[in-house]
Amino acid sequence: MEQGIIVKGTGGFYDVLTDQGKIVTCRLRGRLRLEDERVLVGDRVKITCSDREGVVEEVLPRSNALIRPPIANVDQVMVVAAAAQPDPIPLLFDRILVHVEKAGLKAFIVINKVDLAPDAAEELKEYYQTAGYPVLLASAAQGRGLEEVRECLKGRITTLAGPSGVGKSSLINALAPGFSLETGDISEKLRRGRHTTRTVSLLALPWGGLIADTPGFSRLEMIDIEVEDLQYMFPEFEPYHSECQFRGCLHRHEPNCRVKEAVADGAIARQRYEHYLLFLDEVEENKPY
Ligand SMILES: Nc1nc2c(ncn2[C@@H]2O[C@H](COP(=O)(O)OP(=O)(O)O)[C@@H](O)[C@H]2O)c(=O)[nH]1
Ligand SMILES: [Mg+2]
Ligand SMILES: [Zn+2]
Repeated sequence: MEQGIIVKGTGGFYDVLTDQGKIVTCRLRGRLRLEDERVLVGDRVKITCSDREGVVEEVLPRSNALIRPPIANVDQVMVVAAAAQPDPIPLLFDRILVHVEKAGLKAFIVINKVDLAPDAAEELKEYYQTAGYPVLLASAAQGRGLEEVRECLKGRITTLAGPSGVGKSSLINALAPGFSLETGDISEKLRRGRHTTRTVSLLALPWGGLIADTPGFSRLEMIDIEVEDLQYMFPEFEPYHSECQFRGCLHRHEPNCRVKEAVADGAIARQRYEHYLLFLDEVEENKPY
Protein backbone atom coordinates (compact mmCIF):
# COMPACT_ATOMS: atom_id res chain seq x y z
CA MET A 1 0.00 0.00 0.00
CA GLU A 2 1.12 3.51 -0.72
CA GLN A 3 0.98 6.37 1.76
CA GLY A 4 0.18 9.99 1.17
CA ILE A 5 -1.61 13.11 2.37
CA ILE A 6 -5.09 14.22 1.42
CA VAL A 7 -4.74 17.61 -0.26
CA LYS A 8 -8.29 18.11 -1.48
CA GLY A 9 -11.72 16.63 -0.96
CA THR A 10 -14.89 17.26 -2.96
CA GLY A 11 -18.05 15.27 -3.37
CA GLY A 12 -16.72 12.00 -2.06
CA PHE A 13 -13.46 12.17 -4.00
CA TYR A 14 -10.15 12.85 -2.34
CA ASP A 15 -6.92 13.90 -3.99
CA VAL A 16 -4.02 12.20 -2.30
CA LEU A 17 -0.46 13.42 -2.77
CA THR A 18 1.54 10.23 -2.43
CA ASP A 19 5.00 10.04 -0.90
CA GLN A 20 6.18 9.35 -4.46
CA GLY A 21 4.86 12.77 -5.47
CA LYS A 22 1.88 11.65 -7.56
CA ILE A 23 -1.67 12.94 -7.14
CA VAL A 24 -4.16 10.06 -7.03
CA THR A 25 -7.89 10.71 -6.88
CA CYS A 26 -9.42 8.30 -4.39
CA ARG A 27 -12.74 7.17 -3.03
CA LEU A 28 -13.09 6.08 0.57
CA ARG A 29 -13.29 2.41 1.53
CA GLY A 30 -16.91 1.85 2.60
CA ARG A 31 -16.08 1.36 6.24
CA LEU A 32 -14.42 4.82 6.39
CA ARG A 33 -17.48 6.49 4.92
CA LEU A 34 -19.47 5.36 7.94
CA GLU A 35 -17.11 6.55 10.63
CA ASP A 36 -17.96 9.58 12.74
CA GLU A 37 -14.62 11.22 12.36
CA ARG A 38 -14.64 12.75 8.96
CA VAL A 39 -11.65 12.32 6.76
CA LEU A 40 -9.92 15.68 6.60
CA VAL A 41 -7.60 17.45 4.23
CA GLY A 42 -4.17 16.99 5.80
CA ASP A 43 -4.85 13.43 6.91
CA ARG A 44 -2.11 10.91 6.25
CA VAL A 45 -3.66 7.88 4.57
CA LYS A 46 -2.86 4.48 3.17
CA ILE A 47 -4.21 3.89 -0.29
CA THR A 48 -4.43 1.15 -2.85
CA CYS A 49 -4.55 2.18 -6.47
CA SER A 50 -5.16 0.76 -9.87
CA ASP A 51 -4.10 2.90 -12.81
CA ARG A 52 -5.39 6.39 -12.02
CA GLU A 53 -8.08 5.59 -9.45
CA GLY A 54 -7.40 4.86 -5.82
CA VAL A 55 -9.09 3.85 -2.60
CA VAL A 56 -8.34 5.27 0.83
CA GLU A 57 -7.99 2.17 3.01
CA GLU A 58 -6.89 3.67 6.28
CA VAL A 59 -6.49 7.05 7.97
CA LEU A 60 -3.39 7.25 10.15
CA PRO A 61 -3.61 8.87 13.60
CA ARG A 62 -3.75 12.68 13.57
CA SER A 63 -1.59 14.99 15.60
CA ASN A 64 -4.34 17.64 15.56
CA ALA A 65 -7.38 18.84 13.67
CA LEU A 66 -8.40 22.45 13.13
CA ILE A 67 -12.04 23.34 12.63
CA ARG A 68 -11.64 26.51 10.56
CA PRO A 69 -10.28 25.74 8.10
CA PRO A 70 -10.89 22.00 8.55
CA ILE A 71 -7.38 20.55 8.25
CA ALA A 72 -5.58 17.79 10.10
CA ASN A 73 -1.92 17.60 11.09
CA VAL A 74 -1.16 21.30 10.87
CA ASP A 75 2.39 22.10 11.99
CA GLN A 76 2.38 25.86 12.03
CA VAL A 77 0.57 29.07 11.27
CA MET A 78 2.02 31.81 9.11
CA VAL A 79 0.54 35.00 10.52
CA VAL A 80 0.62 37.71 7.87
CA ALA A 81 0.54 41.41 8.70
CA ALA A 82 1.02 44.38 6.40
CA ALA A 83 3.39 47.22 7.23
CA ALA A 84 0.63 49.50 5.90
CA GLN A 85 -2.63 49.34 3.91
CA PRO A 86 -4.11 48.06 6.13
CA ASP A 87 -2.12 49.45 9.06
CA PRO A 88 -1.14 46.71 11.49
CA ILE A 89 -3.33 46.31 14.55
CA PRO A 90 -1.20 44.62 17.22
CA LEU A 91 -4.28 43.84 19.32
CA LEU A 92 -5.67 41.74 16.48
CA PHE A 93 -2.38 39.91 15.92
CA ASP A 94 -2.00 39.22 19.64
CA ARG A 95 -5.50 37.77 19.60
CA ILE A 96 -4.56 35.52 16.69
CA LEU A 97 -1.37 34.44 18.46
CA VAL A 98 -3.28 33.51 21.63
CA HIS A 99 -5.49 31.24 19.55
CA VAL A 100 -2.53 29.72 17.73
CA GLU A 101 -0.88 28.97 21.08
CA LYS A 102 -4.12 27.55 22.40
CA ALA A 103 -4.26 25.20 19.41
CA GLY A 104 -0.74 24.08 20.33
CA LEU A 105 0.72 25.23 17.00
CA LYS A 106 3.88 27.10 16.18
CA ALA A 107 3.56 30.57 14.72
CA PHE A 108 5.82 32.75 12.66
CA ILE A 109 5.02 36.22 11.45
CA VAL A 110 5.49 37.67 8.00
CA ILE A 111 5.25 41.43 7.70
CA ASN A 112 4.35 42.02 4.09
CA LYS A 113 4.28 45.29 2.12
CA VAL A 114 7.61 46.49 3.57
CA ASP A 115 7.87 48.52 0.38
CA LEU A 116 5.09 50.80 1.69
CA ALA A 117 6.35 51.49 5.22
CA PRO A 118 9.80 50.13 6.10
CA ASP A 119 9.94 51.89 9.49
CA ALA A 120 6.57 50.61 10.65
CA ALA A 121 7.66 47.14 9.54
CA GLU A 122 10.83 47.30 11.66
CA GLU A 123 8.87 48.48 14.68
CA LEU A 124 6.38 45.63 14.42
CA LYS A 125 9.21 43.19 13.86
CA GLU A 126 10.87 44.18 17.09
CA TYR A 127 7.60 43.91 19.00
CA TYR A 128 7.09 40.30 17.95
CA GLN A 129 10.72 39.30 18.25
CA THR A 130 10.67 40.48 21.87
CA ALA A 131 7.67 38.19 22.31
CA GLY A 132 9.76 35.31 21.00
CA TYR A 133 8.24 34.83 17.57
CA PRO A 134 10.27 34.50 14.38
CA VAL A 135 9.52 37.51 12.17
CA LEU A 136 10.25 37.89 8.47
CA LEU A 137 9.92 41.03 6.39
CA ALA A 138 8.62 40.63 2.87
CA SER A 139 7.15 42.37 -0.11
CA ALA A 140 5.09 40.23 -2.42
CA ALA A 141 5.01 43.17 -4.83
CA GLN A 142 8.79 43.58 -4.99
CA GLY A 143 9.73 39.96 -4.41
CA ARG A 144 11.59 40.78 -1.21
CA GLY A 145 12.20 38.29 1.62
CA LEU A 146 10.63 35.40 -0.26
CA GLU A 147 13.54 32.99 0.11
CA GLU A 148 13.32 33.18 3.92
CA VAL A 149 9.59 32.57 3.81
CA ARG A 150 10.10 29.54 1.55
CA GLU A 151 12.60 28.17 4.03
CA CYS A 152 10.07 28.46 6.90
CA LEU A 153 7.40 26.64 4.88
CA LYS A 154 9.65 23.81 3.78
CA GLY A 155 8.57 20.31 4.78
CA ARG A 156 5.65 21.45 6.93
CA ILE A 157 1.89 21.83 6.78
CA THR A 158 1.09 25.51 7.21
CA THR A 159 -2.12 27.48 7.47
CA LEU A 160 -2.34 31.21 7.03
CA ALA A 161 -3.86 33.79 9.33
CA GLY A 162 -4.25 37.53 9.10
CA PRO A 163 -6.84 40.08 8.06
CA SER A 164 -8.08 40.60 4.56
CA GLY A 165 -5.93 42.76 2.33
CA VAL A 166 -2.53 42.17 3.96
CA GLY A 167 -1.37 40.16 0.96
CA LYS A 168 -1.73 36.50 1.96
CA SER A 169 -2.78 35.39 -1.51
CA SER A 170 -0.25 37.69 -3.17
CA LEU A 171 2.49 36.15 -1.04
CA ILE A 172 1.58 32.62 -2.03
CA ASN A 173 1.50 33.63 -5.68
CA ALA A 174 4.88 35.31 -5.36
CA LEU A 175 6.36 32.34 -3.49
CA ALA A 176 5.11 29.78 -5.95
CA PRO A 177 4.29 31.32 -9.30
CA GLY A 178 1.78 29.09 -10.99
CA PHE A 179 -0.73 28.93 -8.16
CA SER A 180 -2.40 32.23 -9.15
CA LEU A 181 -4.72 32.65 -6.18
CA GLU A 182 -7.21 35.44 -6.47
CA THR A 183 -5.99 38.76 -5.06
CA GLY A 184 -7.35 42.28 -4.90
CA ASP A 185 -9.27 44.63 -2.69
CA ILE A 186 -12.07 43.44 -0.48
CA SER A 187 -14.94 45.31 -2.11
CA GLU A 188 -14.00 43.77 -5.42
CA LYS A 189 -13.97 40.27 -3.98
CA LEU A 190 -17.35 40.81 -2.36
CA ARG A 191 -18.79 42.13 -5.57
CA ARG A 192 -17.71 39.02 -7.39
CA GLY A 193 -19.54 37.03 -4.72
CA ARG A 194 -16.68 34.92 -3.45
CA HIS A 195 -16.53 33.42 0.04
CA THR A 196 -19.52 31.23 -0.74
CA THR A 197 -19.16 27.48 -0.41
CA ARG A 198 -15.44 26.97 -0.59
CA THR A 199 -13.57 23.89 0.41
CA VAL A 200 -10.05 24.05 1.70
CA SER A 201 -7.19 22.58 -0.30
CA LEU A 202 -3.55 22.13 0.49
CA LEU A 203 -1.17 23.47 -2.14
CA ALA A 204 1.97 21.42 -2.63
CA LEU A 205 4.93 23.78 -2.65
CA PRO A 206 7.53 22.91 -5.30
CA TRP A 207 10.35 23.00 -2.72
CA GLY A 208 8.46 20.74 -0.27
CA GLY A 209 5.72 21.50 2.19
CA LEU A 210 1.99 22.16 1.99
CA ILE A 211 0.05 25.35 2.55
CA ALA A 212 -3.70 25.80 2.99
CA ASP A 213 -5.35 28.05 0.42
CA THR A 214 -7.94 29.29 2.96
CA PRO A 215 -6.92 31.38 5.96
CA GLY A 216 -7.98 30.45 9.47
CA PHE A 217 -8.13 31.97 12.94
CA SER A 218 -10.86 34.44 12.11
CA ARG A 219 -13.17 33.53 15.01
CA LEU A 220 -11.30 35.00 17.92
CA GLU A 221 -13.53 35.07 20.98
CA MET A 222 -11.73 34.37 24.23
CA ILE A 223 -13.76 31.29 25.00
CA ASP A 224 -12.69 27.87 26.22
CA ILE A 225 -9.66 29.39 27.88
CA GLU A 226 -9.12 29.09 31.63
CA VAL A 227 -8.23 32.28 33.47
CA GLU A 228 -5.03 30.76 34.84
CA ASP A 229 -4.03 29.32 31.44
CA LEU A 230 -4.02 32.56 29.45
CA GLN A 231 -0.50 33.40 30.64
CA TYR A 232 0.85 30.26 28.94
CA MET A 233 -0.31 31.67 25.61
CA PHE A 234 2.21 34.49 25.98
CA PRO A 235 5.51 32.67 25.44
CA GLU A 236 7.63 35.58 26.68
CA PHE A 237 6.04 35.28 30.16
CA GLU A 238 7.50 31.78 30.46
CA PRO A 239 10.76 32.62 32.29
CA TYR A 240 8.88 34.66 34.91
CA HIS A 241 5.48 33.34 35.81
CA SER A 242 6.63 30.58 38.12
CA GLU A 243 8.74 33.05 40.11
CA CYS A 244 5.98 35.34 41.31
CA GLN A 245 5.46 35.47 45.06
CA PHE A 246 1.93 34.14 44.92
CA ARG A 247 1.09 30.77 43.52
CA GLY A 248 -1.65 31.29 40.98
CA CYS A 249 -0.53 34.88 40.38
CA LEU A 250 -2.45 36.31 37.44
CA HIS A 251 0.08 39.15 37.11
CA ARG A 252 -2.58 41.78 37.58
CA HIS A 253 -2.73 43.39 41.02
CA GLU A 254 -0.64 40.91 42.98
CA PRO A 255 2.46 42.25 44.77
CA ASN A 256 5.97 40.99 43.94
CA CYS A 257 4.97 39.84 40.52
CA ARG A 258 7.94 38.92 38.33
CA VAL A 259 5.94 39.37 35.14
CA LYS A 260 5.14 42.98 36.06
CA GLU A 261 8.82 43.51 36.93
CA ALA A 262 9.78 42.18 33.50
CA VAL A 263 7.37 44.65 31.93
CA ALA A 264 8.95 47.48 33.94
CA ASP A 265 12.42 46.32 32.80
CA GLY A 266 11.34 46.21 29.19
CA ALA A 267 11.95 42.46 28.89
CA ILE A 268 8.25 42.05 28.12
CA ALA A 269 6.68 44.61 25.77
CA ARG A 270 4.24 46.80 27.70
CA GLN A 271 1.66 46.61 24.96
CA ARG A 272 1.74 42.81 24.96
CA TYR A 273 1.19 42.88 28.72
CA GLU A 274 -1.70 45.32 28.32
CA HIS A 275 -3.27 43.03 25.78
CA TYR A 276 -2.83 40.15 28.20
CA LEU A 277 -4.79 42.12 30.84
CA LEU A 278 -7.50 42.93 28.33
CA PHE A 279 -7.85 39.29 27.27
CA LEU A 280 -7.86 38.25 30.92
CA ASP A 281 -10.91 40.46 31.48
CA GLU A 282 -12.57 38.94 28.43
CA VAL A 283 -11.83 35.42 29.59
CA GLU A 284 -13.39 36.22 32.96
CA GLU A 285 -16.44 37.81 31.38
CA ASN A 286 -16.99 34.77 29.24
CA LYS A 287 -16.90 32.39 32.20
CA PRO A 288 -20.33 31.20 33.24
CA TYR A 289 -20.79 31.30 37.00
N1 LIG B 1 2.48 47.65 -2.13
C1 LIG B 1 2.22 46.34 -1.96
N2 LIG B 1 0.99 45.87 -2.22
C2 LIG B 1 0.76 44.56 -2.03
C3 LIG B 1 1.78 43.68 -1.58
N3 LIG B 1 1.25 42.43 -1.46
C4 LIG B 1 -0.05 42.54 -1.83
N4 LIG B 1 -0.36 43.81 -2.18
C5 LIG B 1 -1.68 44.31 -2.62
O1 LIG B 1 -2.58 44.22 -1.53
C6 LIG B 1 -3.90 43.89 -1.96
C7 LIG B 1 -4.45 42.70 -1.19
O2 LIG B 1 -3.70 41.54 -1.49
P1 LIG B 1 -4.28 40.06 -1.30
O3 LIG B 1 -3.18 39.12 -1.64
O4 LIG B 1 -5.56 39.90 -2.04
O5 LIG B 1 -4.56 40.03 0.27
P2 LIG B 1 -5.26 38.89 1.15
O6 LIG B 1 -6.66 39.36 1.36
O7 LIG B 1 -4.51 38.88 2.45
O8 LIG B 1 -5.15 37.60 0.42
C8 LIG B 1 -3.78 43.63 -3.45
O9 LIG B 1 -4.25 44.77 -4.14
C9 LIG B 1 -2.29 43.42 -3.67
O10 LIG B 1 -1.89 43.82 -4.96
C10 LIG B 1 3.09 44.22 -1.32
O11 LIG B 1 4.04 43.55 -0.93
N5 LIG B 1 3.23 45.56 -1.53
MG1 LIG C 1 -6.65 36.27 -0.17
ZN1 LIG D 1 2.77 37.48 38.63
